[in-house]
Amino acid sequence: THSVAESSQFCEKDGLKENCGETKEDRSTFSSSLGVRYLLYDVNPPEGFNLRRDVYMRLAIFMHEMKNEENWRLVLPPWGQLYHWQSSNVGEQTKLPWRMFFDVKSLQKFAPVIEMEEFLGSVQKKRPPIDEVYILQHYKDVWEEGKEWQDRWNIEGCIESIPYSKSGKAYTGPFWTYKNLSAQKVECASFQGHAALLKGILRQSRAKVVMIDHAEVALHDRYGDHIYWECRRSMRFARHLVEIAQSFRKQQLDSSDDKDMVKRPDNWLEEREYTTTGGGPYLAVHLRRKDFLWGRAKQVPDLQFAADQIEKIIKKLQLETIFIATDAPKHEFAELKTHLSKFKVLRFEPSPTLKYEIKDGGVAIVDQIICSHAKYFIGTHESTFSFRIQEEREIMGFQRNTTFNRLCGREEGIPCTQPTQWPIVF
Ligand code: GFB
Repeated sequence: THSVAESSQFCEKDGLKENCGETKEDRSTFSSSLGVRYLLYDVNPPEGFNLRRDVYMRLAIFMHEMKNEENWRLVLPPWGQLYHWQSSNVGEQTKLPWRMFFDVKSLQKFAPVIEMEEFLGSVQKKRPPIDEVYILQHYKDVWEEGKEWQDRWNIEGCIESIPYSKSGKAYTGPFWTYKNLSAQKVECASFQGHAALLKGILRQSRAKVVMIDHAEVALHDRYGDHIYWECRRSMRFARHLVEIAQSFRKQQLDSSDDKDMVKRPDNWLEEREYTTTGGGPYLAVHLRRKDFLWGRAKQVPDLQFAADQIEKIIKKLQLETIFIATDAPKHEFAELKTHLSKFKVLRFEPSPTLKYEIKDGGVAIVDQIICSHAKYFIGTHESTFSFRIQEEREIMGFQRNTTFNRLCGREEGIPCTQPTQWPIVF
């Protein structure tokens, strides 16, 4: 394939490769001549919903930092075909827009993002809509011992086989199952560093529409600082899901923001640093099962051992109700209940019609919202699903000892190392 690296000259400047001799003025003239540019991205197919949310943040923060320099829009990759979304009776789970799960207007208050449909409606129809695809890959030598860490990227040969192939003049590929999407050029870029390093790739390109595949290879620019948390706070859930969770909390758990002493202004920009000793009168547990049973075998408890730990904590808290968020199949949940028969044990089970409407992703979010409002939360070791709940609780200002907890595996025993605390920063 034709290589951008061969066709343009580079200068190394501050570790970034930029076009030689180009001044800031040249750059800005060029930028305005192109008008709006679009950045699309995709993530390693097996990754789950909540890891993908983290990858979004890396790119959104990058775009947030770029927004005063260049006119880019980050195109939100539609949701679909996730390995964990296995329900058969919810219709097709492909090309799902972000508004099904998130409040896109809230996201836009942090970074210039648009839905894929909006992008598709605004690009020229007669040419492949994507100009250039860069597939990020780790350097071959990245795992070599003694190799010093250094931010770097290079466009070079693809190390592994890629899911794009040339058909006529354009490349076809997965493209979120859109049949009409194709690209003019596809290249691999070995990449080691933070998302800001993507600037180098975008700056050597003259294209209007660029896609970054395997965006998870890029690391966070600003993990844990106030910008990170602004981005995180802008990821408000879609209103209809918040309302479903509210009505479950009210009807089943005697919980509402007022009663629980939780503040959440409609606009995340109006949030302040809160502290609360409240929370709904229930213990919430995220019990990750399925692939974690073999992926994290030592740290994931069997059902009896999970129940033993839950019982101990709920007795200490003097509560009676347990809310379980889980990917466990029905029979596992039923078994867990038999081990906790002295308590009221609940799970969010939408009607078939509601589930069809909100799909697996919506059910997952409702579970997360309910967990995040509890008086006390226990999660699962290294699950990003649990991490996202912990972050919600940080935003609402819960006491950290009610948030950063996890179940121990039988092999590890009790106590086991508890999750790292990532405190919110304003
Ligand atoms: O969200 P996620 O990335 O978390 O992937 P992990 C797990 C998916 O399983 C969720 C479902 O997005 C849901 O679809 N799921 C898990 C749940 N727990 C619950 C729950 O309590 N309620 C509901 N409704 N659904 C990582 C994956 O999973 O595990 C990685 O992202 C990889 O790709 C790794 O597979 C081993 O961080 O738990």
